[in-house]
Amino acid sequence: MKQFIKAIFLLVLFLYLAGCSLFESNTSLMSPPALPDAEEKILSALNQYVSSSAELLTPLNGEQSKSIILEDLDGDGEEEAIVFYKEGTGTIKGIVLAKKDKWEKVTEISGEGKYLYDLVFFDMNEDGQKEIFMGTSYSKTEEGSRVLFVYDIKKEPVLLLEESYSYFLVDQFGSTGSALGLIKFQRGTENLLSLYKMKDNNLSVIDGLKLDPYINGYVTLNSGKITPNEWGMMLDVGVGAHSGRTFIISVKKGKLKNVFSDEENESANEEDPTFKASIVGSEDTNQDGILEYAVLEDPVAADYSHADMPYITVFYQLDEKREPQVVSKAFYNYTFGYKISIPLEWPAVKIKKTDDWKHVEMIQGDNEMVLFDVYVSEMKRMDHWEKLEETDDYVYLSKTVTNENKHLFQLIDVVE
Ligand SMILES: [Ca+2]
Ligand SMILES: [Ca+2]
Ligand SMILES: [Ca+2]
Repeated sequence: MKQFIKAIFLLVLFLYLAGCSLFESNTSLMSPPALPDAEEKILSALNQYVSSSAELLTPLNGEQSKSIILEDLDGDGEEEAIVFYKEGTGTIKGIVLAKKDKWEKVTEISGEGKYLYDLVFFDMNEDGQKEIFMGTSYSKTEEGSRVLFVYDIKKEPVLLLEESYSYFLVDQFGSTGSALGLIKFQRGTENLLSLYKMKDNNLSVIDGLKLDPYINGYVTLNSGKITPNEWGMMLDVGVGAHSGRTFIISVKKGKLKNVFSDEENESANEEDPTFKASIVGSEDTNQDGILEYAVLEDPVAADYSHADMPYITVFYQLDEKREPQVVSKAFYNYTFGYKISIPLEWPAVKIKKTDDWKHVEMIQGDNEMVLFDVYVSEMKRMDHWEKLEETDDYVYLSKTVTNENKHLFQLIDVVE
């Protein structure tokens, strides 16, 4: 299961080069105009419990952009409504409403902090009902001020955990079962991954693993299978000016292990097989349920600077013996939001591109044959070119596309 933060290269560049905040405040005042029926009913029910001047909050991290969050927490097939808010100078509160004859309050929870940073629903104690994982913060960007509150709300809300954190993820880890991975990170000082499980009605630490504290920070956190028979995490981190690594952590019978390092506090180095010149997130690119980590390779005979290099992104999956195997390759054009998949049977490719990245040609290294090309145009002209795709901004054209290779081109989401 992919846990959260889908990292996107441009976003990362933005974070690392510009040093700016990733997230904009996502708050809204109550009583906005013209809402769909259900939302209006929930808001009017909410008015009985929450003052009309309260500020409704949405999680800063993640794709959730609505302040009324619908989720079936108790597994009865009906969605409950969960709303987080802040009144005046107060701290975060959350309220859960369920639809009976009308929307009514079921329970209330509270936290510290001014911002809702993370929000996850997950059945940690495996009783069929989801717990609320509420990550709160006093700052929009500082990892240091985040506190995770985990509530079981089955009857009266029970606080299962209150713990400072920088990042977390939850998943079912095979023989380990449902567990929480919580990272405390302070650059140069601390980088501790702790594994929590339910024990006697409490979320308790069952193992810990020290990771390299000299990284810049975490970019994507994924959990799932890391080999055909092992569960774990792939944690993509930034190192140096713009490089990246992936911590591959196995989670087995409640124990954490760093797959590519037995050494605690091992420092960032280019011998790490997961090292890449720019950060690229891990993902399951061939949809077989096993995660891959990415590395960047130079195309053949490439004479470009780092910033201008048309890297080939190569995704590796670990086999049963934890040996890396290439499962897919692609060229990503983040400027114009597309990728060209590179079939593994292709010979080593050269990539030619214009300075503005608008025209890209994949060339067979030994005989200069153009295998695939993409030209991005603002004009809707079509003469001599075949159209691959069209968006509001651009038309994507090619001279080499055929029915057989058309699937190699795909638009990708680039968050700006
Ligand atoms: Ca329900
Ligand atoms: Ca539960
Ligand atoms: Ca895979």
